[in-house]
Amino acid sequence: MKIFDIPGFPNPLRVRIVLAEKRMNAQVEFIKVDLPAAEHKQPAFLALNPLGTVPVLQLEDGTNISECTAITEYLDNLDGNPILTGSTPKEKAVIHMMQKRAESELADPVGIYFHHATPGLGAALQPYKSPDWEGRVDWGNRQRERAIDGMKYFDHLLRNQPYIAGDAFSMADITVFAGLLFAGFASIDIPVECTALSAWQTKVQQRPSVKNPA
Ligand code: GTS
Repeated sequence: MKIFDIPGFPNPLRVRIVLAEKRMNAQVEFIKVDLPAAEHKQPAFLALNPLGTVPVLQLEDGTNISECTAITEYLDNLDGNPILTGSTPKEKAVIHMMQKRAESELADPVGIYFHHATPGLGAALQPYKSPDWEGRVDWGNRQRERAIDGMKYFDHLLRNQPYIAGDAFSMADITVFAGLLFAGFASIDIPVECTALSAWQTKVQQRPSVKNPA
């Protein structure tokens, strides 16, 4: 299997933590995509993922799978022992619900803020951003507020349970963790009152897969 990504970036990190949790590092070859040079917006990469985002998992038969959730589902089920996406119908449903919230309420707003209300990854990517309509920066800044609301939501949740989807670590934790990392890059701080979220972040940072992702 091949993974097209760039090390150190938040969404690639999600899959790299999954690989470490599953001890599958050796099964994957990484191919670096130069995001600041807009390589992911060129025809060769768009043939892999027309949405122009990393990571992309390429299977031996040439199938290309984008979206971290889909990639995680595939990798987690490959060995018949899903530990991150749930085993029972109820576990799967709750994890997917929380995964969606982790993306829509935190990771995605942070990404929109970073790419559209700040210089983002630099000049080469400006032509590929949303149309230069008046208000784009206001819209981006609104996403920053949404991300902070998302942090408050997850903080509230973690006051009553150890992990984002309940009692067990799951892909939803990985997504919230990467979302907070991205927020840090974008200078969006966790509100001081979100002590449960900060304590959870410290706990997740201790996991071997997070300390040493693929
Ligand atoms: N929903 C996608 C997923 O789950 O894979 C998001 C992927 C994504 O936005 N990736 C970013 C990207 O390719 C990389 S990261 O910096 O967010 O980690 N962005 C390129 C761009 O130009 O927006």
